Amino acid sequence: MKKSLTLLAAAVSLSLGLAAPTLAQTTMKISISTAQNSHQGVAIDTFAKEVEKRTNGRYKVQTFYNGALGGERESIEAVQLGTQELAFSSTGPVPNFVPEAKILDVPFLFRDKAHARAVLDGPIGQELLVKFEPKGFKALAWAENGFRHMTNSKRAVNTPDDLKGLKMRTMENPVHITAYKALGIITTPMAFPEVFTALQQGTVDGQENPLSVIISAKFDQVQKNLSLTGHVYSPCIFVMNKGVFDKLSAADKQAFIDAAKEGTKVNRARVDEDDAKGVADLRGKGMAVVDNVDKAKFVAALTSANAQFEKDFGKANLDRIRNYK
Ligand code: EAX
Repeated sequence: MKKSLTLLAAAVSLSLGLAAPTLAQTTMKISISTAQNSHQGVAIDTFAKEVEKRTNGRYKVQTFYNGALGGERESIEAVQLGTQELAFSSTGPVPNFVPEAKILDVPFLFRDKAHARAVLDGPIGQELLVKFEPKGFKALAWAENGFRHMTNSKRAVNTPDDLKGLKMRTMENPVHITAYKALGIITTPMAFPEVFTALQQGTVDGQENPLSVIISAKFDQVQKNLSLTGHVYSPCIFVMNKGVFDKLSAADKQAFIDAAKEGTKVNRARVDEDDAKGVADLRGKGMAVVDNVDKAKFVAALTSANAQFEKDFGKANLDRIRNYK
């Protein structure tokens, strides 16, 4: 009897030992609209690697690039519905889901990347992450595209007057559209995966995006002029379906959040690298770059739009961001 119990115990522990490596693995999807070789690609590649490492391989994240699963709006929608677990997106289409995020896309709100990153990592950014929850998302971490600049195929843009009458693709973002209209731009909202072809075929004259996006999307092949307007900071966000996140253990929840933070670190480092060498790179590829834009003129041209933003978002809320140290 004693012997058979010992044997049984041995058999049980053996079968448990054998069962461990075959523990169920859960696979999730994350997508971006830009290329793998980009500031967004390194963000999701790092995130996927870190999730797997921090959960001992129990969770695996499949990565999709170049809008393979749809544009940013579609990916956020899929995460909200739960047909896709995760997405990494700019805040472009986010206001359609989380209106409170609109304030971050106000032009000339942030002095520089250090200011924007401090705001997003501090109490204001954390308060905004929570606003995603009632809409069915767990926002894991802020990341970024960087400061957006104007490109077009028609003329050098030195002053706001040069933008008048240019037909430009914009993100599907109400704040951008209001601002760019105030600058005299003919705005054409469009999902990112369609932009290269639209520029190539002349459906639009131009677009605006940070150097990291311009370079990785090879817009130099279809755009002659670049002006370093830096007119708006473009945040990005790691979003997850809230139901999926809520089912994770406390330790796994932390693993996903920490993995996103690691993704943000490499994302920001890559944006810095692209900003440092991007202009020389794009000049080398034949773009004409205006790098001494008088930003005060663009700020002045946005006076009416800014009055609208102060009314919509509250001057105190905008000042809280502007004055954040
Ligand atoms: O997130 O749509 C855009 O212009 C975005 O900046 C781009 O998809 C990268």
